[in-house]
Amino acid sequence: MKKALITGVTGQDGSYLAELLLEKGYEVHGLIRRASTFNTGRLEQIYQDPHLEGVRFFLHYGDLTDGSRLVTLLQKIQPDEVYHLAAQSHVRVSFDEPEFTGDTTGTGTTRILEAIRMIGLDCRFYQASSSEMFGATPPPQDENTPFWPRSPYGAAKVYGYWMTRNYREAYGMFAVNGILFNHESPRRGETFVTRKITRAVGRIKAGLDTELYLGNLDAVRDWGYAKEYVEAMWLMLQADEPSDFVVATGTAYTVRDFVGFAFEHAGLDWEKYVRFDERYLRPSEVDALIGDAAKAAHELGWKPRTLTPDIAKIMVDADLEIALGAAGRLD
Ligand code: NAP
Ligand code: F7E
Repeated sequence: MKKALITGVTGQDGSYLAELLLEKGYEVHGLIRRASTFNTGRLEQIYQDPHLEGVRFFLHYGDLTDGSRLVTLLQKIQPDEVYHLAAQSHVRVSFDEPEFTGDTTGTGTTRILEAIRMIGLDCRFYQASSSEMFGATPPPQDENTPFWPRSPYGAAKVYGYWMTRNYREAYGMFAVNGILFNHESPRRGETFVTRKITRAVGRIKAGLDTELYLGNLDAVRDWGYAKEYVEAMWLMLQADEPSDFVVATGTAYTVRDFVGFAFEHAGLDWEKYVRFDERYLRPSEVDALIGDAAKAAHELGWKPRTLTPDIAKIMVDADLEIALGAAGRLD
């Protein structure tokens, strides 16, 4: 049975990837941070009591800032595949906490790569690289587009990208970068713009809220569906040779467009509810990210199936159900 370790298993992508790998028959291990409250909400549907027989899903405490723990964990688990998804992943927050973001999102990648090298582990390694690395370079962006990061988060991801390539070239490791464009789902963190919007739509429709404060509505993004993007991660580690891939839909919408899709799906006129708050602006913005995923289509056979307008509907439906439940209005 193949064994996989997922860092960031409690996050949006980690939870979908754990489900996918369990479906494929893997033994799945996840790294979680100790917190004073439960942080495993996205894993409830796959959590297995470790006392039961035949369990294939295990959680282990650890932190990206603790290199020796990464060594002992990898030594103990001996995974065939490592999916490194953990990061301080919020771009706006990275301006407030640049040093912490560098330590986790950037140096965290080096700590895992170095742990794998130190113990001589023979495994395949996936690095969660990001379209934020392209930053100010105009679209369309593909694997050959120069990086121009516009945030401490983007800069930290560029460092992680190059460390991954360095370990591949210097030590012959099967280490790859998935350069994923924005991907969303009902499990998206509540402070990323799509989820913030769909959560507000649900709450306004349910009578719990009356307004939604946003920043820059003109930013253009290529929003795909997270559930499909984790399939691309897995495909990259099954390839004959290690290589880096862009994963995107190739479509482009503004934040304003997404607001329109979400409110319209709930039968609401967005202009009555959306207000501007400058606190949601960034010191430097990434104006437009639109990916060209032709390489992933040709070499991995990966193609997106769900596009932004439908993602907005899926997310509004899920958030409306939550809001109606909170308002005590579910049948
Ligand atoms: P997410 O929901 O924010 O999840 C981040 C995960 O990292 C969580 O499990 C979090 O744990 C964990 N984490 C954060 N700091 C940690 C630390 N110091 N030690 C251990 N674990 C830590 O992110 P996501 O949307 O699933 O994205 C997954 C990865 O892909 C991230 O690296 C992100 O930067 C990258 N990425 C995301 C997108 C996107 O559009 N979603 C696009 C490109 C790249 P807690 O649950 O305890 O906070
Ligand atoms: O912002 C604008 C904001 O925070 C999208 C991360 O997963 O994708 C994500 O980074 C756009 C930006 O995502 C609000 O200025 C307007 O232009 O949802 P976001 P992001 O910054 O694109 C990349 C690929 C990653 O790798 C990251 O980990 O929306 N925007 N008003 C707003 N954004 C937020 N968060 N909140 C607002 O109120």
